[in-house]
Amino acid sequence: MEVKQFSSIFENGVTTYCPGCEHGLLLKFIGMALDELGITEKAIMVGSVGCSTLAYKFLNVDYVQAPHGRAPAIMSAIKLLEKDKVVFGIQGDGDALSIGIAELIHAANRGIPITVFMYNNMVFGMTGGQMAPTTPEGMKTTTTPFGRDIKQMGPPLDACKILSSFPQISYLKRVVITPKPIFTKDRVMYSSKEAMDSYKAVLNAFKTQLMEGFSFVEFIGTCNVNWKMSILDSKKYVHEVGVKVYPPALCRDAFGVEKK
Ligand SMILES: Cc1ncc(C[n+]2csc(CCOP(=O)(O)OP(=O)(O)O)c2C)c(N)n1
Ligand code: SF4
Repeated sequence: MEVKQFSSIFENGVTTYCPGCEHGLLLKFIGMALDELGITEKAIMVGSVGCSTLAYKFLNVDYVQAPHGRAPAIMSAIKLLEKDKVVFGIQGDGDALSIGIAELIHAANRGIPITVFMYNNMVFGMTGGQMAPTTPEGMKTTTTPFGRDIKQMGPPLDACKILSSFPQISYLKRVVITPKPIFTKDRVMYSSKEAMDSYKAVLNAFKTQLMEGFSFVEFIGTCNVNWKMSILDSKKYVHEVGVKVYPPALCRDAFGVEKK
């Protein structure tokens, strides 16, 4: 079978993320969308911190490494100087909502035409699974061995709710990127809906930037290694617990790109 090659993806699409992690899927969708829209040549990716920074190894686009958490500030500067470039970053939830929340909020509030993709696996993944601002109540992490206690640690931060209050954002969406397990009599299969939803959201986020708008997409995904779960259990967790804390939603579509 012939495997389709994408000019924006190195290594024939093979990544070195942990097996079962959807970080690689997100990169593939970004590469496919860049190719589909014919914008690979003018794309500039900005890295920040966490497992998403490994994207520079797999996406064949120009790349700038920002200091920890500061990607939206660097993206803003690049876009203001190079208006015809397509500027995007991939951030983890710890990166975007803890380490770099100030930069995200100010870039979003200004409505600078950049695109932020946030992979929300509900922990600090690369550093070993510590509690993140997004960790659901009761979830056990290395820093909350008895489960996140809301009284002590506060409730999980909801990026889409926070960003909904900024009028200058043009596209704001939350999708689940984790394929849903479907149990049949003799095997487990996986739904393709989540992949299709995620790809569409990536495409629409870029289309919004091309129409001069700020776009943000949150992807609910797994980190089976640090959740200390099997790949299957991690995918079940997203669909049984994750979607209740973070329901998929289209929170803003100022240019109507979803309907086009
Ligand atoms: C001891 C230590 N503290 C802090 C850091 C900075 N740091 C690098 S990756 C990371 C976690 C990022 O988590 P997240 O943004 O959620 O991304 P993920 O890796 O889960 O995709 C942190 C805090 C570090 N490298 N080492
Ligand atoms: S540590 Fe977690 S987020 Fe990072 S690649 Fe592995 S499974 Fe994915």
